[in-house]
Amino acid sequence: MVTTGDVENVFLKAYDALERGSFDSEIFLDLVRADFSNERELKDYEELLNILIARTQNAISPWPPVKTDILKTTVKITDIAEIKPFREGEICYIPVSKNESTFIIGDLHGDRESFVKIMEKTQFLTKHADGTRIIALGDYIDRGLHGLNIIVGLVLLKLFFPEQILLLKGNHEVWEKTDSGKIIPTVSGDNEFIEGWEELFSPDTFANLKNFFDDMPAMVFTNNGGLLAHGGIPRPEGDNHDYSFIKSLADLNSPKIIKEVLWSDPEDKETVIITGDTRFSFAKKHFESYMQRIGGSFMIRGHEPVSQGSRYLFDNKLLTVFSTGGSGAYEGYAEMHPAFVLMDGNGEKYIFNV
Ligand SMILES: [Mn+2]
Repeated sequence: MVTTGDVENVFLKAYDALERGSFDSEIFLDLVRADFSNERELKDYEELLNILIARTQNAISPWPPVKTDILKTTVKITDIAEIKPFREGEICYIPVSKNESTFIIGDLHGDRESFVKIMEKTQFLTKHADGTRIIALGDYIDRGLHGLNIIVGLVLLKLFFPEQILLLKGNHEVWEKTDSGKIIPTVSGDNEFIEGWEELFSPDTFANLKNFFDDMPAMVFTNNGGLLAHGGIPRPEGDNHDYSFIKSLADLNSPKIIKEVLWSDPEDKETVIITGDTRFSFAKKHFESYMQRIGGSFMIRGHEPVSQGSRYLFDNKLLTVFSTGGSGAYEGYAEMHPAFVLMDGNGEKYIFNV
């Protein structure tokens, strides 16, 4: 644990590790656990954050590589013929092979304690072996107090293991820029990130963070018919369960649909009348109709606080995972039992409590 006076030392070590290009799990943990006893230390942390973001954004070959012409001629996930990972707009495609393990992390909401425990339990920090991947489902900031530390940790991981770390955006990672150039959140509530740091950080830092969030994809398809996203599925057309308006997978890249995917929740019913402007609930028939339309066989999503950290719905085809809870969490989530998921190369899912 970093204590007063050590922080500067940690930053020096972190810069040194960056220069050497070598990942050091002790430095990672010190940065994620760092507290600030004065303004100078905070400025150092801000500078480090900006350097890390700039380095990930200047990566010569972003991962997954960008394509532009696959999804518009594809109707179903399982019809994607590409054998390598790619990204098209907000959507990533990741073929999972038999010998690969994918850890899936739900909402962290500023809970650095759960984040550290998850990283330890996955053994990613010590082994970070080929064939091990982490996909995080968004909502890294707000609510809990240590979103900044989590962002620094995630950027560091993305920088050193670009092909093994995939960070999706949640609805809390959607920021807007006003006409006067000010960056504002689109979600309010306790311990909102910008409100908490705006007196202390430069406007450029928020601009850099916004770019970093904007670059995060919103959805992942896997070759076993998996669909991973923060919230859920788009609204159907009309009052029924009609998704025939989706003509190709490229249609899912529309800003309207992306917003719906970041905000919706499943409801344990056969069907519901969909209401609600931003956050809305969909039921089993909506889910089945949508998954049939796009050739999906299961979905893993976060967004919703579930007390045991995970919950299956809809004949076990939809899994919610929530990864914050306990003493390091936002007080509203303190009674929850955080979890994360391991998906093996056959698409089998295993749930771990943090
Ligand atoms: Mn959310």
